[in-house]
Amino acid sequence: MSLMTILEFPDPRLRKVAAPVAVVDDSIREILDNMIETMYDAEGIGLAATQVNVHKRMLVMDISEDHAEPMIFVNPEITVLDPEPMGYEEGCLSVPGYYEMVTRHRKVLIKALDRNGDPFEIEAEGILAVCIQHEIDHLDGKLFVDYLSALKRQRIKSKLEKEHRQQKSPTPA
Ligand code: GNR
Ligand code: NI
Repeated sequence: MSLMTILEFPDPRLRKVAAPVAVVDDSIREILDNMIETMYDAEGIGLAATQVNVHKRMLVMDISEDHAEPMIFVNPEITVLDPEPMGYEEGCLSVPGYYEMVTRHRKVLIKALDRNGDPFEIEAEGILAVCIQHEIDHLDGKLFVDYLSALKRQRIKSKLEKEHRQQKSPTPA
């Protein structure tokens, strides 16, 4: 297994819309395993393929305390079961260091394929519902900062761009 590099806002590759996975084969399973390892290494509760520059509709999640319950969703589709707005302080591995309140649907039904390509469904509420909506947004080229005011988004963009410039330039003597 190997770690993958996580793209950071405002990288334009985070804006690509991912294509459906045609067949869940060994090469797809290998990417999913590397995504799980990368998610754990980065201490995230979810990771969408878009974030590691793979533009296929798949994502991984683990909302357990101890990295005990990795979940895989290939070609996920969401139906809203309860559109009641639910606010949650969201963060994103592609927007490191920033947390802001975002409103999502309270309860959703997720239909997806598992690591064997078999279909399954789950009802999601709470953090699971928040996370799956956040991850599916990534597959559609959307980020949580898109729900913030233009001013807040611009501030975050400028600060991350500055950090990226500093990471690129050699350390001053
Ligand atoms: O690790 C993550 N935490 C989180 C917290 C609140 C709402 C959504 C998330 S997902 C995020 C990992 C990530 O960036 N997934 O795309
Ligand atoms: Ni994210």
